[in-house]
Amino acid sequence: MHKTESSKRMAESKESVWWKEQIIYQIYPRSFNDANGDGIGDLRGIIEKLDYLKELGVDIIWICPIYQSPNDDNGYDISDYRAIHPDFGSLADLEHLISGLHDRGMKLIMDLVVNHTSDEHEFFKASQSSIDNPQRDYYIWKEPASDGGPPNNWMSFFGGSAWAYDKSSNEYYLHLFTKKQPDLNWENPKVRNEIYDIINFWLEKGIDGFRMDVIPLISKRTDYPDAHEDSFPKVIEKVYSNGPKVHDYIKEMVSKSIAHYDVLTVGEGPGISKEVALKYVGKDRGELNLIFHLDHMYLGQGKDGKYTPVPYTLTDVKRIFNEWDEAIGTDGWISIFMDNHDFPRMISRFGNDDEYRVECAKLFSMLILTLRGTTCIYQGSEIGMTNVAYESMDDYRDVETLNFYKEQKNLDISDQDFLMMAREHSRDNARTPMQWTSGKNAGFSESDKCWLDVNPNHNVINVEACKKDPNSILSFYKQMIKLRKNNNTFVYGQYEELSKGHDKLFIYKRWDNKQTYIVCLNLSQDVIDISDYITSNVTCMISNYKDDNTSQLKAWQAKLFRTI
Ligand code: TEU
Ligand code: CA
Repeated sequence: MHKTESSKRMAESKESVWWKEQIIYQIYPRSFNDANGDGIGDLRGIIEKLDYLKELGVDIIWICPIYQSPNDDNGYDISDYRAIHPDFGSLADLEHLISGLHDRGMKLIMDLVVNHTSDEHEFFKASQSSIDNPQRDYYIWKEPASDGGPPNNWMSFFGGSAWAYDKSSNEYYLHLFTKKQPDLNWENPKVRNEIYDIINFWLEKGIDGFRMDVIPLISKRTDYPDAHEDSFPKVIEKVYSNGPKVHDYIKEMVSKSIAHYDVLTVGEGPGISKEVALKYVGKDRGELNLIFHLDHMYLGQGKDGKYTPVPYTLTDVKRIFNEWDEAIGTDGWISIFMDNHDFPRMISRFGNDDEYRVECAKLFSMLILTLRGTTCIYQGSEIGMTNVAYESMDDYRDVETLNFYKEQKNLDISDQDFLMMAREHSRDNARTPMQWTSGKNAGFSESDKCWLDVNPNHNVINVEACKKDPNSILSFYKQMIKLRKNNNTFVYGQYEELSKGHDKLFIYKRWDNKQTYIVCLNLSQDVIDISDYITSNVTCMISNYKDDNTSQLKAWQAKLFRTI
């Protein structure tokens, strides 16, 4: 939708900013709903569920990549940015989805993956064809180091060197992800203009914005220094992200495309620290509206990332929420989320997905819907989906998991030991098919075989069961969403934690000149007294237990009070 700059500014100045007030729901299309019975989710499958999403109360649907791709990284390796992968359907299906959402007053944001392409993209095929090809420097090619090896010690996000050797030219090309995902050379203005054309192509289709994949990585340190940091998250921050021209590129991208539309730009921010975040999302920067920072998500990632884990606590999670709120405040904006398609299910990772699964799922809905920032709900969280305990490494499909498995095998880690790590860390935990019913393939597909096996616990955990239960997790999400949307204090109000230093409680208040709310979360199985924190008259708005006393919290209890 075309908007002049001044009308956009006026809207924001009236403090009614749609992308702050509305709620994002992330769909991983491969795993959401399969309409044509081939075992792979698709666009028509999403269209079938638009009323479900409307009834849930979410507003902005973010769909992960659906473009033409060899699927080395499930679509994050794009070979044609203007074509829809046939597994997902057609351009007409996408246009139908856009109109279906707009008819319901909802919006669609798509995934923009422009740090890298697939190695099967025509640009890379040309670039790789010869050193003299005009598109050679669309990508990053370097001569071998003096010992003939990779130009430096950079490691891929997915294990192994970040450089792939091309024998025909005796040069290496950079791939921060898989070797089938060569990094684009943003230094080249021809590359940048190709990308702006792609962005405008989709904006002209009427989409409402983009989630920008690994956007802080697009500007490389062109001296390609060795990395010496002691953890992979630190390597991402100090060596891969926030390069010298990243803001020039984002500003140019916005000015040549985004700025002419009233659309949402949310940057995925690996490596964006709270110290530099406002350079990306400061309200007068002319860059991005908000970011998904990953500081809490990278907790526990050691020297080589998540498969070399280090300990962390829930106090670390709280600290990160507090530090980011203080750093950003209202000078910029962030999203609040605790899982997505790249990380384990939040109630399995941060909570108890067994005895207290229902209480935990409700508690985390209250957390992500009452902190300051645009809430992003990942598909399946609204029914309390959990990690999956596959029986064998053969059941996994995620390239990150399988690459690290290869790497760990070289490090002599047994299949069984790695299987335990995959059950805890694999991205496939978040990618098991959406659980609609207790029936065949959880109602996701009529196929005899799904692209990724359904979690066996769909017999109990599914939308259909939730719909029959007024006390279900789904019902609680709907109540919480309605509560947030009816009280802008949760959007624009101030934030302060009241339980700093407590290793099990997360109690914080949200307030403005109209209301004060106190959110009380017990992130443990202990019964804990909270009377010291509730010092004024309050009324309980909602709780995940059938009690509203103000003196204690039971195991994984969440209570939302309003002062009176
Ligand atoms: O993820 C980037 C990113 O930060 C992830 O690599 C994440 O840190 C890692 O997967 C955690 O295990 C984006 C996409 O969300 C991811 O699905 C893609 O694989 C990746 O970029 C490459 O496009
Ligand atoms: Ca399908």
